[in-house]
Amino acid sequence: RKLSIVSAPFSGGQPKGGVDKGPEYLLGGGLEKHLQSLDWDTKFDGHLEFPVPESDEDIGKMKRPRYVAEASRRVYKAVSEAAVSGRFVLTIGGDHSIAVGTVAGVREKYPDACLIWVDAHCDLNTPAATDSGNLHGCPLSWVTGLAKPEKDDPFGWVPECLDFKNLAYIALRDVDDFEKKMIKEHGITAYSMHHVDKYGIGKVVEMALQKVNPDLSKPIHLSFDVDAMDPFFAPSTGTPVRGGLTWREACYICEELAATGKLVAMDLVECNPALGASQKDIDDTISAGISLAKSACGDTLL
Ligand code: DIR
Ligand code: MN
Ligand code: MN
Ligand code: MN
Repeated sequence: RKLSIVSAPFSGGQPKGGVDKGPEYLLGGGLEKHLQSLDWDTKFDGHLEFPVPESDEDIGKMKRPRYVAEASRRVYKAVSEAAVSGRFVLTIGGDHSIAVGTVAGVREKYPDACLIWVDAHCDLNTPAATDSGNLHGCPLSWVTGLAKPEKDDPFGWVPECLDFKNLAYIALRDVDDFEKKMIKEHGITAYSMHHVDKYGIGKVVEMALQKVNPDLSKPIHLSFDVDAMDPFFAPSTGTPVRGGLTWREACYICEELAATGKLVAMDLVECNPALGASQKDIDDTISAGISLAKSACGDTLL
């Protein structure tokens, strides 16, 4: 079993510094060793580098559009290359704007892959609809074709590569009005924390797969924002929202997807070691992140 770690230390999709240190901390916490002990042949070629543009005026409401677009294009190149080589692709962020690159990159090799997006947020705002202008809240708008870049838009490179029928959300609880409207209009599979409470995480994962990948014929890409977890377990993140997944519920999702044998890629994003009230908060968040990656890479506990 072969795996590539793509490190994307990028923070330009949101205003808080420190999320670019996520990869360093995850790797410093022994991520690669843990995966090797699960029998993976790991490949890590160092951190991607993201040039800061000389000038990067807002475009409409978009903040740092050129910086984010070029960073995600570099992530796209690295992820597609790793995927095409047949390796499992573990991308570590960085903020969630890098998923423009991971979603497009994974689909270069697996055009019909379904995407399980585990997050407190939908990250589906278009540049026109975003309230914050932070592009980590927008990655899915380009890859789904909801956002249509005009000529000269820095996101013009992004392929429309994800059909809404291949997208499922789990752990939502902070969804903007525009995003709620899109979920209804496009019939997107979406399980909020309400559904996790009502059905239990076991049933929710089962229902999500039944909707987007009923006979498990398609490859699976997991995009995991650590703010899906309750801040009690993962406090060091930029936009924490109370009422999230427990440590075990979060790991369970990863374990179940690994057990399908169809998981081909995982993103692990929004660990920000500069945030949190104490060293313990940082350590907890990083070890939670490492546990999620281990679970997705087949750690069965027994
Ligand atoms: C909000 C928050 N929906 C936005 N998004 C976050 O800024 O568009 N995504 N925090 O992770
Ligand atoms: Mn996110
Ligand atoms: Mn989030
Ligand atoms: Mn919000």
